[in-house]
Amino acid sequence: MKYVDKVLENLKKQNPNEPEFHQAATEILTTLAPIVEKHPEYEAAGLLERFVEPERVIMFRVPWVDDNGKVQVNKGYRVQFNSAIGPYKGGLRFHPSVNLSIIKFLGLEQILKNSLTGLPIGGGKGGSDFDPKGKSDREVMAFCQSFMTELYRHIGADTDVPAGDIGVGGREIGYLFGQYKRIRDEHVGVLTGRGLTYGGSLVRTEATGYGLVYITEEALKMRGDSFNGKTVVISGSGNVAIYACEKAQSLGAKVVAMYDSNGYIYDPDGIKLDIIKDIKEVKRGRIKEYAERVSGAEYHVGCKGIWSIPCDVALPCATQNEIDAESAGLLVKNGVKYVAEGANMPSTLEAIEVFQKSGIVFLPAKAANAGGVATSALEMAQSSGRMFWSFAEVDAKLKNIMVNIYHNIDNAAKEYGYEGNYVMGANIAGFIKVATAMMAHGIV
Ligand code: NDP
Ligand code: 2IT
Repeated sequence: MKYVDKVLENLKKQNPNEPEFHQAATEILTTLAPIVEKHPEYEAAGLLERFVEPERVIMFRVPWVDDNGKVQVNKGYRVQFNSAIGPYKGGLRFHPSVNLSIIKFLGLEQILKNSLTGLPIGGGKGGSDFDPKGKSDREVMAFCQSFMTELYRHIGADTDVPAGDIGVGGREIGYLFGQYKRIRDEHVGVLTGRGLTYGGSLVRTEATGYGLVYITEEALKMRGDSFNGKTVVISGSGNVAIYACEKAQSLGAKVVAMYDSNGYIYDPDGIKLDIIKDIKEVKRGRIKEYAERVSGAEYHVGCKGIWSIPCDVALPCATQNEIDAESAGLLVKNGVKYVAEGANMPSTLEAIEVFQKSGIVFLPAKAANAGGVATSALEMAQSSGRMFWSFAEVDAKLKNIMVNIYHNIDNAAKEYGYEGNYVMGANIAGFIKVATAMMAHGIV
């Protein structure tokens, strides 16, 4: 039995009931066979066994009091997965679906994503099953303060630097930072995605969505093409989706559909992003309101239908497993040419297979959405240096990072004989740096 298969089989046995973690590990490990075969010393050093086992898993109780005076208890998580190339780095997700399997899949992906940025950041992820939706600002603050009252002892600017993810945006980061500063009496870069008045970086809000479009733009450019005139479908309507839409539109694309977890809107004239921003960023409302405000736009209950809309470029930007094999098949049948993942693991393993067999350009999450964490690392650099860079400066660095990622994964895929297979390219290119650092550190 091959080394990678042995490790995967053992992982499934030792971590039962963690389907998302199994899925991410399968996607990664099955592509690493060529590189571990080239380096027999990896097996001798138990490198893959150590790579798939988090360095530390922290789970804790988060008690808080709601607006009715009732005590609520949520689960808190931080998985410090791998610190070989830098301090643990990765977001916090607040969503009722959060469990250990989801945090571990995100943490494992994060290791290779952070490596691909070329910056010195290790991999981690955390979160809670707390649902910020429908909560008052005071309830969100009470929750964040309680969450940080445990988390503060495990993190630090050179140890572990959390950020946002689903359900964690500027408001939550502000409350979390306020509590950290109060407990530790340190104003340091311990969280990224901070507000611009207290150590945040310009472009961090836009970074994941912009970065997604920059890497897709490079893939288009290498094929003599561009976003101009393309029809684009974007799932989600949160941070990543909104800024992917903004950048794609600025490059001349027509974005015709977006969704939230209740349903999708279709606007054949092109989405008016100022209205989406008003509904989602200002009012924290539902996307259904878009169809009530814009004539000619349609609202459909349920999410899956969005993938039946014909488009040239699909940018899934909501959550894991939002595209199954059937939806992937529909996209391909209706002429999609590029799929780039803004969300983490939005395509099932079967959907990826459909995309790859069809010959379309498929840019996997750990490469395509790395712009967010890359800009977080730029925020860390500014914090350490007591600097504040201009929008143009950070944006230029972000674009450069995304263009480099494209060429790195493209070259790695070619070098190992899998030209055009960016899943192989991203996993191999990301893994080499982490593996080299882990080997240098000895058995730790
Ligand atoms: P937000 O919370 O800002 O937005 C999430 C969006 O996805 C919302 O529109 C939400 O709808 C929708 N969504 C969430 N869960 C589901 C679901 N189960 N079914 C359908 N729709 C759903 O999060 P982000 O935009 O920050 O994150 C989106 C994705 O991008 C995630 O996969 C995240 O891990 C990934 N990502 C984020 C980065 C960042 O910097 N923020 C960086 C890299 C990746 P609703 O409002 O109805 O819940
Ligand atoms: O999935 C991700 O890369 C993020 N949610 C961003 C992490 C970060 O530290 O900026």
